[in-house]
Amino acid sequence: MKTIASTDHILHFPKAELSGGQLVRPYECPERWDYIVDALAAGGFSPPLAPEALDMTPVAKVHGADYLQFLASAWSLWEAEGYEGEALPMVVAARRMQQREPEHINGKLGYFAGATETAITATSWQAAQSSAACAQTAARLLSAGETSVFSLCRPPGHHAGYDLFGGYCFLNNAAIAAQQLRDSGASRVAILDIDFHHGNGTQDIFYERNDVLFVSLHGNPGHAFPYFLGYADETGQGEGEGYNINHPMLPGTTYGAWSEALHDSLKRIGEYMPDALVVSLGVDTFERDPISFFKLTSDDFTRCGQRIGQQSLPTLFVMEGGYAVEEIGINTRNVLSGFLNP
Ligand code: OKP
Ligand code: ZN
Repeated sequence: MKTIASTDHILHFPKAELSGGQLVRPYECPERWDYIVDALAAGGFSPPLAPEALDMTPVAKVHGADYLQFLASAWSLWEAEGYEGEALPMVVAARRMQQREPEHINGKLGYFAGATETAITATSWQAAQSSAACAQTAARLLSAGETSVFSLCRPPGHHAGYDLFGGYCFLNNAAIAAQQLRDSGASRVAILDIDFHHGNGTQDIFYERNDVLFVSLHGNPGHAFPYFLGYADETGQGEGEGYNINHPMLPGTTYGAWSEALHDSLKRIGEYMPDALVVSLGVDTFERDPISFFKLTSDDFTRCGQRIGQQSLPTLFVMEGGYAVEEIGINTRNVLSGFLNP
């Protein structure tokens, strides 16, 4: 299995995150990438390949033009105000307020905020584009006949909606990969999101489409980020009705219950008969993850990979979350090794 990764990921590294009322070192940190690269090398995987330049065509089909313009210009607008720190949203366009893009950068940040913990630095946009390029290059390889590819994306993507950033995400890498696969000839693409957090951005993007099936296993939104999406009764809309499936699960969920949801999900994906499968791969379902509440063990990740591999679909793994940094490499490798030895 080839890995696509960009050293540009280092260009996104905010100094701090406000968590539990304190400034902490961001959970979504650059060493996550290093641990994964090292674990793959130690496991005999081939060295990562750099992505090709990003073609914005599929990106512009899954994100709004005003949103992309905002991401590209946010830092210079912020800098022009003379602010010394990193750009963070401090307001949001909440219930009964205008949904109208303001002129001032502080207003724009709030208008495009899906959550408020994600800082934009001088080079975040460049890192986000490189991350998306990894997913796109991987999708092209899959279309060209590879049976599986791993896209080591950082920053992650599944919380980025059509016109929303947050949850450490700017561009929705999995959605861009799915769109790229569609544009390269796939009739139907399934996205299986096994990150601990609900892939609210991916759901948002494909909610009214039936050419991309979205299935997510995640912490119940009554108890877990992103809190405002991810319930089981969200099943899609219009042509997309029946093509969005959520499996929210409660604190303490272990592999037994989790794997039943995985089994159901893959059964539904099999019935959909997709030409390709995109897996939003987060390993924050791990028992020692610092910000999540599922209880998967390192060996469970191997079983999970094997179960996905039994589907025998062309499969693109897109990296999302995982914050037990020292164990992120082995847990990610276990999924990929399991997939290769189902
Ligand atoms: C991104 B991905 C920590 C709260 C963290 C944001 C979580 C984003 C997760 N005190 N809130 O899905 O792994
Ligand atoms: Zn997550």
